[in-house]
Amino acid sequence: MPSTKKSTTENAGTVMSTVAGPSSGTPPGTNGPAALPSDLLKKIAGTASVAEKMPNNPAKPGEIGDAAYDPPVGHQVKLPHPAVTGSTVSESNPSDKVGAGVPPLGTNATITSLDRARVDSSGQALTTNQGVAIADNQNSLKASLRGPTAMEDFILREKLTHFDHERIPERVVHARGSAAHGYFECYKALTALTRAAPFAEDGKQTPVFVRFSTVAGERGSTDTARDVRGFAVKFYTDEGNWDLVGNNIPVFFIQDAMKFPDLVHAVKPEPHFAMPQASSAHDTYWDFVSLMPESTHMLLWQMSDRAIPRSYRMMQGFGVHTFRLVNAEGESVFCKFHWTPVAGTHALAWDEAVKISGADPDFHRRDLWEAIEAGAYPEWELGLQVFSEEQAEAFEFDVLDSTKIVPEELVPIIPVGKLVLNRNPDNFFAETEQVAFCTAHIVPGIDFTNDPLLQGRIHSYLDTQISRLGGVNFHEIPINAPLAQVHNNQRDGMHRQAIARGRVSYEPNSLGGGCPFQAGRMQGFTSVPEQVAGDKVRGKPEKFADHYSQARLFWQSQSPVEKRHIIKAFRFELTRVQTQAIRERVVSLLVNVDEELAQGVAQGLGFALPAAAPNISPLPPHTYEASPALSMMAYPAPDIQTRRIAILVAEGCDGEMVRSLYATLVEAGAVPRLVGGSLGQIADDKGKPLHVEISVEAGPSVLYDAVAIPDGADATTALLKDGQVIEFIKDQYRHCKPILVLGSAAALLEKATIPMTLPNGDADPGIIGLGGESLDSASTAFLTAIRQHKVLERETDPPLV
Ligand code: HDE
Repeated sequence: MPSTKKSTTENAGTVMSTVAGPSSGTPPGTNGPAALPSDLLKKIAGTASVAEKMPNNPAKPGEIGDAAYDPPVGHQVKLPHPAVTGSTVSESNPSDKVGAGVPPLGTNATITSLDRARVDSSGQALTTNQGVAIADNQNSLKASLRGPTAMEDFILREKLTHFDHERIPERVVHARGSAAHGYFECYKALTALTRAAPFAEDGKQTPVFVRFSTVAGERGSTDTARDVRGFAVKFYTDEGNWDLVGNNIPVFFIQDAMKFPDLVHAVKPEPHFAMPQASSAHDTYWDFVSLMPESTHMLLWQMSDRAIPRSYRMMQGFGVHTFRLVNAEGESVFCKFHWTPVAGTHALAWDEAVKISGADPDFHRRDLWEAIEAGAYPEWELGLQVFSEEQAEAFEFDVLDSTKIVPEELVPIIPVGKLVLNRNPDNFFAETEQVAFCTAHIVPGIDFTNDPLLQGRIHSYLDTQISRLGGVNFHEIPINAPLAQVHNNQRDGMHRQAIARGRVSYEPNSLGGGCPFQAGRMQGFTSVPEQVAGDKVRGKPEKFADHYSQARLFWQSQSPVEKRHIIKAFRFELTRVQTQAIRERVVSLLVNVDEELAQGVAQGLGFALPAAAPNISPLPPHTYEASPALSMMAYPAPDIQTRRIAILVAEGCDGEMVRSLYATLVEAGAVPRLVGGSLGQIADDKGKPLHVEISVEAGPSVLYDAVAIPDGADATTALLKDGQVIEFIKDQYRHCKPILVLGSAAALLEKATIPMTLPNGDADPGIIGLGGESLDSASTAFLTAIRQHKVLERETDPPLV
């Protein structure tokens, strides 16, 4: 019914009231009596007019039948006045607390950069959480100096109460981790493949926060445990947050989310005595996986050097599941995500990893932090494997099975962009601990597939944040808030930050002019309308049952030294297992992969090769050609940036040599340290001072990538007397690291019983300087050896030294 404006006081009571009104539907117009607040008049009249413009819900036909494939943009009505969507007309009264009195039309003011939440206290006095200045932060309030503490000491009580509640539940898996900020830069627009925001334009940069983690250990556990590493990337895109929550290994242990709690219960410390910490080397883990033959492929990766990376910066990352890319026309392809580190892929030796756990359990955390502080920003290239559903149908494996890779020989990897981490967090708890990754966080242009593991994850991550971060508003914590505006009708819950303006918290509505309205197919997230048919059933497709062909592909693709390490890792883990039947069961799985592997493990455990575990696959095994990309050797280092080099010094060492070597290493981007018996000043051979940077005790051998021992007769005599120095050199040798010995320092190698040649009789390319070459040529050879990381040809089992 059209409204007719009135200029009388008739129905003025409706304007001044919050309940009921005249049935004429004609409230007083904006030209009402001056006695009425004009904003209130505009609010009432404006509300009536927008409601009138929506006599029914025009979106409803769009929900039915074929129309549902193309959801329209929600119906909106232009607002005649800002007061219509406001909660109160009194919002125009400003104050320092409520703000300028200007309605923030169409914005969510809680959404901006982290600047809104950063705090700096330079030059500021201490206050309580209520902003009250604290006069005395040393003493509680007592009734006389030796008397009881007063109940009214609100300052003490606030401080202790906050402290008592500082801890939040740790992540049930991936509790131990470290993170950094950075950006993703897309090389070329990928609009033909996907309309996802990070790939929308050539050179487009999207801010990211990336967290690396171990899986099994608790929050304070060691970084260098043998374990899968998490590689979780949160893209703050201009169309909302996209989380690519991956690992450094491209396959997983299980095929169905149903088994995840079982897997995690099996690998975590055993429940009766809470041991072992951050380790899979125990009965319950191997009991479970040996009864789950689909784990076999993953077990080979887990027992490989991938599970003891030298650095988070030196490992690959994988999205693991098959995802979909969707373009603006709604056409979709399958996709696998790969992160490849520019620094190459490098690993620790197991003995080294174990010793680092004692010397510096924060090894990876420190490494990431230090590299970023030093400006050596870690970098990865993002590569995509893109394939059609028809191609996938023809593969001998199922792309929905997370225990399988798509070999690069089948679908090449296309490089599409780079990830650069260039900023450490301000605060570990606020950012790294409170960041909430969630596989359900995807943006238009990316979509899920039916991988049953991924489907379960879509539920699990949202759910876990609710208990970990204390409620449903975890998305408002600054590190989790998107950069894209947030507007919806979700309300309330613990610790709500947003103060929503207006009375409309539902859709459809006419009282808010239809806002916020649905975005429609072109702008909003729209699932790919995939055909689904068949019985509702619990089970797996046949191709899921081939548990060994790809495990064999991985094994075949390893270099001899990598194969040796895999056998040794199985031997170590299964030796710590107490139950013989479990050991044999594991080896019975390996018999299906490769005889050399199974034989090597069985021999190391002191039993004869058992019969193969039953192969339940109804399909014949597939024979793959070896894939070089599956070996870590395929990703060498381009330089020696950030490598830590020890220069062992003592009184009387050749100062010129030390200074020159130090400068060469710094110039090459490495981090040299003068390592001595204890801190303090020592005199070089010319009596000039050198300042020791760290002692052998505080910075043992395993913390460096290489060692240099300069000439100097007196220094050599002193070092020869120090058992810790000899041990230092032995560990450098055992862990296959480059050793530069100059002049008289050669005597130390002899004392440490270091062989001068490789086990095969060739010269050891990692022992440099023995030929009396000039410092320049020795340094060049040293730098080359450091770049190659390790001289693995040196290795024997058991170690000679
Ligand atoms: Fe996770 N996983 N996961 N996961 N996951 C978690 O989420 C889960 C899986 C991964 O740095 C939890 O916030 C289920 C595969 C990473 O904060 C939890 C299943 C892959 C991180 C969870 C899987 C991952 C997590 C624990 C099987 C590699 C750390 C705390 C269906 C592609 C993210 C949390 C960070 C964390 C559940 C399997 C990687 C409980 C149910 C496969 C990197 O939600």
